[in-house]
Amino acid sequence: MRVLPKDVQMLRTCGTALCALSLIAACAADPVVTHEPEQQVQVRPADGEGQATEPRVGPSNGQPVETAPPNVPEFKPAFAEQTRAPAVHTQTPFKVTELAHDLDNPWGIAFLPGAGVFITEKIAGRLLLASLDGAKPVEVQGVPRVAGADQGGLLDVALSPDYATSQLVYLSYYEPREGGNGLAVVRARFVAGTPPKLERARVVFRMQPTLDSTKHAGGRLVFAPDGALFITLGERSILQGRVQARDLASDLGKIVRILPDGTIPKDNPFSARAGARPEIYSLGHRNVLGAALDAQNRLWVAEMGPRGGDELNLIQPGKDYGWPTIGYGEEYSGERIHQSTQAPGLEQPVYYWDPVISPGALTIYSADLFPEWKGNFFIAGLSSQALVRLVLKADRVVGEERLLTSRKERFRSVVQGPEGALYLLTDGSNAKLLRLTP
Ligand SMILES: [Ca+2]
Repeated sequence: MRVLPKDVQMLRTCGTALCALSLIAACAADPVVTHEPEQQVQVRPADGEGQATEPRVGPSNGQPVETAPPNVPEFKPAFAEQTRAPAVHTQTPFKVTELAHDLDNPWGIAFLPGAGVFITEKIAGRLLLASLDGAKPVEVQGVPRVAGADQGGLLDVALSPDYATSQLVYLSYYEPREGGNGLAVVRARFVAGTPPKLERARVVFRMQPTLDSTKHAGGRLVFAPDGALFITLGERSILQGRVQARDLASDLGKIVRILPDGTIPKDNPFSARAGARPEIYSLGHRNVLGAALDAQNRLWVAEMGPRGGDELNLIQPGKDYGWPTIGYGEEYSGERIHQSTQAPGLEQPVYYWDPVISPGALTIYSADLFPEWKGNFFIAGLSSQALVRLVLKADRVVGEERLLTSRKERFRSVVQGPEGALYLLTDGSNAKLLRLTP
C-alpha cells in the first residue's frame, strides 16, 4: 500500500467571547487532517496487505502513559485515580487489517445482522453499505440533506434494537435550518436492493435552539436495552451556545433520552419540571462524541474538552456535569474558563486528560475474542493519534494504554464487531476502516 504524506493541522477552539466572535472560522475544536486527494475505495480481504503485528511489550513500571506536562498544572485531581493512570500493556499479540481506504471523512459505523456494515461519510452526507469481503461499498439512497461543513454533516448510524423485524435505521446529522442548523435524528426503513435505499424517513428528534455554528453538536446514538435512545449533544462552541449548557430550557450541552418513535419517556428526570425540556437526561456537557453502555447498562461518555480538559463521565439521570462552570482545562488562548475544578452539586469526571486526547467514539469491550480486553474502555483518539485503552476497577481508571501510535493516524471511531474484533475508522479524507484481531 502506498504511504500517503499528511499535512496535519491542529487548530483548536478558542472559547473566549473574543475568540468565539472573531476567530470562529479559523478555530476547530476537533483538529483537522488534510490528506492528498481521494482515490477509489477498495476493500481488502482479511489476509490482504496492510497487516501489522503490534509488538509485545513488558508490564508497566507504574508510570503514567502521559509524560507531557499538563496545560493547567495548578488544577489538581479530585482523587488519586482521576488522571494519569499507570501505563498498562496489552499482552495478547494482535494484527491490524486494512479493510478499506479512501473513505471520505467517515464518522459512524454500524454492523448489519448477517453481513455488511453501514459507514457514514460526514461532510458529503453519504451513507455507505460496505461488505467485509472485498466488494466495493455502495451508497444508500434516501439520506436527508445535511449541513456538511467542518464538524457537521452526517454523523452516527444505529440500528433499531428490533432491526431484524423492523429494518429501522437511525441517523444523526447537522440539519440545515433557517438561521443555521441543529442536530437532528431521522429514522427510516432500510430496503436492500440496487440501489439500497432508505424509505419512510421521519425526523424523531430536533435539537433546540437552532444556532449558526459548524461545531459541537454531539451526535452519538446509543440504544438502551429498554428501547430508549440516548442522543449526545454539544454546546455549539460559540459563546451563545456555551452559556446554555446548564440551562434546562435548552438542548445544548445535554444528553437527551427519547423513545424510538420520538416521544419522550415519562420517567425522564426533568419531565415534570416546569420550564425544563423533558427530553433532557443529563446536562453541563461541552461536546460528547463518545458514548457506550457497560455490562450493567450504565451510560459512559467520552467528552471533548477545551485545552487540557477531556473527560470520561459516568452518566446518571438528572446530574449536572458542570461545563462551563467547572473543569480541568483552559481556553486555547490560555485564558481561564473555570474558577475551580469542583463545585457543590456538579459531578466530577471519573477521569480526565491534560494534555488532551481529543476523544471520538467510545466502546466498552464485551466479547470473548480478546479475553484480556474484556470490560476495557476503548476511545478513538483524534489529536492523540492513538486508540486509547482504559482499564477500570470499581469505576476508577487503574490503567491506560495508547495503542496504534506508530501508525500516526487520527482515529475517529472504534466499535466492537459481531465476532468480537475491534473495528476502527481513521479520520479525514482517504480514511481507513481497520480491524484488530488476535
Ligand atoms: Ca465536566
